[in-house]
Amino acid sequence: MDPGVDGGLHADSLTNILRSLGSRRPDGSQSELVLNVLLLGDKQSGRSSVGNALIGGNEFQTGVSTTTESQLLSRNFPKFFRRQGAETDLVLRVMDTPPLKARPPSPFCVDGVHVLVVVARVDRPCGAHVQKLAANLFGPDWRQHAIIVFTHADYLREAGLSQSDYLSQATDWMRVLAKEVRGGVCFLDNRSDWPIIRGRPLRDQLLRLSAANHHRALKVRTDADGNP
Ligand SMILES: Nc1nc2c(ncn2[C@@H]2O[C@H](COP(=O)(O)OP(=O)(O)OP(=O)(O)O)[C@@H](O)[C@H]2O)c(=O)[nH]1
Ligand SMILES: [Mg+2]
Repeated sequence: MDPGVDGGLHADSLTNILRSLGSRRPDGSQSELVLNVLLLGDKQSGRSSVGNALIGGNEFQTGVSTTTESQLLSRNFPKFFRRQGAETDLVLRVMDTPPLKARPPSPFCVDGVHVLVVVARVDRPCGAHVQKLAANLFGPDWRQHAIIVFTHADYLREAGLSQSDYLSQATDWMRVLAKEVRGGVCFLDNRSDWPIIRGRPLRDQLLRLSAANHHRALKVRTDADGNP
């Protein structure tokens, strides 16, 4: 198992000790950025596959899911970027939520969500209810923290359709949403490459989006905020 994945980590792993020493500041404090990432999308949209690309592994189970439980996986990317002159680890905590789950479970309810990933597939219409769900959970600001990932991009290639052609033919609400989300859109072919390679551009895109929001997390609304 890759040393960065929770649950499979041996504390005495020399590699990890060296990595963690390497990412400490001169004052001894750890330089890391933790981003909570929530995956939202219809059944069979490719959520778990996008989760795997993000963590660079295969720990999210793909195929038809029978569980109604959310799954949280965390991955540390050592020295992923530089912040204030210091090499900084990127820690992604990725939550895969079943489509009908009304609320993401703790700890995301407590800590909030930095990036919302709306997952849709290019070969099937995506239900507009995902917008409503996101707005109910996070309020009107949710688009500022969102990115759309279109999966099954290999089908576009096979059909000889460009990404911009596809977007121009998408449903009205999706076309509008694609322009409104601050993180933009991304097309993913989950059959290509290793997850660690496939996910790299997406991780970069997530980090840019979170930086644009000054790494502020969106809080999950409570009933007191008017959440139905
Ligand atoms: N060809 C192709 N297949 C993909 C792609 N992404 C996902 N798949 C396949 O599509 C199916 C659904 O993907 P998942 O990632 O399991 O989708 P999900 O949304 O987590 O599914 P549920 O948890 O059942 O709702 C799986 O058989 C994947 O292997 C892609 O980009 N291209
Ligand atoms: Mg799944």
